[in-house]
Amino acid sequence: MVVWTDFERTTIQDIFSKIDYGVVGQAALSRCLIVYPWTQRYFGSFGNLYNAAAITSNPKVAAHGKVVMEGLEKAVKNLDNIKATFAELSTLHSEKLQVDPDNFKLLGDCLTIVVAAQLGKNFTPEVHAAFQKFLAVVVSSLRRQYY
Ligand code: HEG
Repeated sequence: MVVWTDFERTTIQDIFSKIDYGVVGQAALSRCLIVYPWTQRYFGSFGNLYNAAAITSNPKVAAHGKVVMEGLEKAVKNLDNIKATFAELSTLHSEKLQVDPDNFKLLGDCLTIVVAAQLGKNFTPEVHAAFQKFLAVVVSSLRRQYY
């Protein structure tokens, strides 16, 4: 059971209330596909991912980035129960999609960079720490059904 301070709860909710899921999700997923190109292998049905320009203008990448953010929103709304909230999603990534779970952390790091750029000076070390903790719980919950 994860213990959240009031500051952490407020900060995480605040970040998600300020960002545009369409913009941030697209940017984070694109960045992940460009910086860690092996992650492209799971998106064979997304069409042209040939180079950075193709990835950043690919509508399926944009749409899926938003889906990921909507998934994360469920965790934000269930901070005290992220493991159960993500049980089904973890099984899907493990058994059906067969995504290497190391990639969850990579996408999380890309998301951090994008959120930091959006928040600018408001992304203080304390805010970063709260966001990092949130992502660590998300990643561990998504890994939960792998064995
Ligand atoms: Mg995943 C589908 C969330 C990381 C590859 N991902 C999905 C879906 C959600 C989601 C909500 C839709 C599930 C459904 O249709 O029921 N993904 C999600 C989160 C994170 C994550 C919250 C981590 C922050 N996903 C992730 C990573 C990869 C990946 C790192 C691969 C490198 N996801 C993936 C694929 C699909 C989903 C291939 C199916 C996409 C499709 O066919 O449309």
